Amino acid sequence: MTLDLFGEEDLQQPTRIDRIGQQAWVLRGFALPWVEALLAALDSVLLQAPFRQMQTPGGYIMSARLSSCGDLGWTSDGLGYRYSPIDPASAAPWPKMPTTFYEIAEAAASAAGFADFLPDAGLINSYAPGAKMSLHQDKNERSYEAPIVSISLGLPAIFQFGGFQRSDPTQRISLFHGDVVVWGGVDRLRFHGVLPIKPGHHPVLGEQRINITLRKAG
Ligand code: MD3
Ligand code: FE
Repeated sequence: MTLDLFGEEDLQQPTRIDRIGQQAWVLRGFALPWVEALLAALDSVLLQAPFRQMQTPGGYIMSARLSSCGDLGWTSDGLGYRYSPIDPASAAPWPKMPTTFYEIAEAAASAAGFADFLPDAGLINSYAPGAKMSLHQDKNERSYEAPIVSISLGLPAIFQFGGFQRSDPTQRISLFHGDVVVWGGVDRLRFHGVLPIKPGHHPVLGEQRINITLRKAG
């Protein structure tokens, strides 16, 4: 007879945790056990809300393409950007947040000490080689109390983790397929960005990096 000594939570592989700030952590490979389910869910979200290019407030075209799911999604136009319950491309609500997204968000936030994280916005960024995201702060969310959970998939990225002013020095942190970053509290408003993605081929995602950020925006 075999005893079932391990509950479901024990199936999670041990994760290497890198602390990058007082309340900011990289959970290495944390999303890997969910990756198949995650990619299937992502496909169905992107069928309803395909990636599109957006403008920065300065009027530039962002090199990363974006989509969203959940109650609130990210939209931009010449006038600025904001969260909206409607996808302007389809004039319909954003696709529902897949349960896998909730599961990873809750598990990762709790591993980093943020209990009961329930996101209402899932932003999805797609980077082709050469695409980047300039240093910025995430400050359009209604409350800064909740953490943000970010899932990296596909090609690796060099993530820039800065201070509270754009000119502050930045740490460079490599992010790989399956890595999850959780940040909140005192680190919530740090400047951050992504350096241009190096050309390469990822066995699962090809010539692409996808980043999903799960947030409490409303
Ligand atoms: C912020 N995305 O969508 S998330 C964004 O990889 C965004 O696509 C990037 O910035 C991406 O707004 C980065 C990862 C991240 C990690 C740690 C942080 C963002 C952070 C710590 C403080 C502030
Ligand atoms: Fe950001």
